Amino acid sequence: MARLDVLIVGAGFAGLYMLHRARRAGLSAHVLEKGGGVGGTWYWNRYPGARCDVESMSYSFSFSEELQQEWTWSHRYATQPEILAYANHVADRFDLRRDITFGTSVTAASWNEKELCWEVETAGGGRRQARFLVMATGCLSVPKLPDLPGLATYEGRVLHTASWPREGVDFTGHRVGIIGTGSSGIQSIPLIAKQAGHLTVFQRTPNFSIPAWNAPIPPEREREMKRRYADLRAKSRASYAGDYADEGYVTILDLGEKEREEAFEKRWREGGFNYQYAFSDIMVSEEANRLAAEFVHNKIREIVHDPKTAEKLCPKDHPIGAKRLCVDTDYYETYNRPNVSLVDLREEPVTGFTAQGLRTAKAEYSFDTLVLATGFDAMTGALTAIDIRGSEGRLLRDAWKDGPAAYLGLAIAGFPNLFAITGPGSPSVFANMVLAIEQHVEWLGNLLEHAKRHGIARIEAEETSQAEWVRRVTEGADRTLFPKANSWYVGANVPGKPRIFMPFADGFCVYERICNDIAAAGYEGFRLSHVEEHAA
Ligand code: NA7
Repeated sequence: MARLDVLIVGAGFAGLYMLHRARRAGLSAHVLEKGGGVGGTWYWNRYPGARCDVESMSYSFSFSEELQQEWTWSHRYATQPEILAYANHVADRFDLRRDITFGTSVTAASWNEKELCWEVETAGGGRRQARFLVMATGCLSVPKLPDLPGLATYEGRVLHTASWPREGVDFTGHRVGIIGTGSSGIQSIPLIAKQAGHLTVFQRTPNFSIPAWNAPIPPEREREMKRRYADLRAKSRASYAGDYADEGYVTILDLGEKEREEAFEKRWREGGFNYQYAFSDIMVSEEANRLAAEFVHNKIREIVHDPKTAEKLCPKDHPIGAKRLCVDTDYYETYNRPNVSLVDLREEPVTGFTAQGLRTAKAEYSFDTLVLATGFDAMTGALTAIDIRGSEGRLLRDAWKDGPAAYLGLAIAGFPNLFAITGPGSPSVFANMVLAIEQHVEWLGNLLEHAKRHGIARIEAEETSQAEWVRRVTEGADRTLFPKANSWYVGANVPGKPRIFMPFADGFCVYERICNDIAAAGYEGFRLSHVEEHAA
């Protein structure tokens, strides 16, 4: 079996760029991808209304000036088909497909200490060997089914937003039920409601959603942004969230009531995440956060005609922003449609399913199709689903039974030569994901080049550096209001998952500086060994 330098799992944005970067370093590299095409989460999440919640001009690769100049985004926030078309364009433009095997799931990977390589098994019984194994498996790639009693009793069609049929679904005239009001639910509900005969939304926890005000990008704006692209990208890299929007420049508690209302109104009118990031204090001060939340509650009450429905839609159990903000088109307006009803599962929990629908503590509901918008086993799910065995055969699942631990969110003690792109403990979902991916791939590409140049065969995170890093990530998050919500950031949406704050919350720019300092200090915190050293 020919041994590769680098085996990459996943052909989403991370896998594509990792392959390109590894080739540039003169390393042999190959990608194994479960899906039938590139795009990762954008390959699978084809539900109606699926869009990125980061602006397209920002949520795109910056590593190639030609690429960013030649590609044209149609809208402020791109749709899933457009993002998928972009991923395909990247694959073709950089001739990546010849080193990708599609339709291949990795089931196991074991570290061979004698040979200093990873041995990887795939679902069809295939085997590969590589010196380095890069998990580009994504933060939101393992769909989570709800833990509801008796779902199998239901005889209608069941769909999950994150594994949507490729051919699409026609809901015309159908009675549809949807469980889940996170981003996927909030994006799909308005579009399903337009088609369906009736849509019943089963909501356990309301979420905060800010309008996208999505619209085509005017050609003159596109030209202007492309002219300034280098500056915009530099600004993104120097920011908290990895984006070029102005952030942290208003302190809510410094403002009087009138100015405060105007400040909230301005960000509501601008739309999107900047409702959170424009303010320096709403994620650290409970009072500032309460005011920001109250403004949104009042917007919901203005938009939704039925006061009882409006009240049910107002999130009151968590600080605004502590669960990822949703960015919507006509979400709250949809509840004014006569064919849409909202069921509050806190008032009437699901007690079971029937052949035609579901039963709650108060009533029975029937529908032809049930849509599960119930999210993901985020950030760790794709890694722990594979039998990854490190030194002495230790399973990653076991090593992480009390919560994920990874140095820089990138490398794991006891798992030499294994790297996780945007793994737990890195900014990942707290930053513009494409930039977070670029930063990790570039940093790792440099490390692999360094290893090649210096004959280093084994790279392992030191246990003490890893423990220190995990502590730092936790302490950073604890200085904010983020851990105060039962979010997928802390694994709260998966029963039994250890509660640990997974993203690095001190900011993308801080993280990148730390990574660069570590590299400049000779990869501090990593044990780098030459073959001879290892043999000795
Ligand atoms: P999310 O944000 O995890 O949302 C999942 C939703 O499903 C949320 O409203 C959950 O309610 C609900 N849910 C999950 N399990 C159940 C059960 N058993 N009963 C009722 N309701 C349930 O996933 P999304 O796919 O929407 O978005 C994930 C990210 O993708 C998003 O943040 C963007 O970054 C893109 P809960 O809040 O747990 O009460």
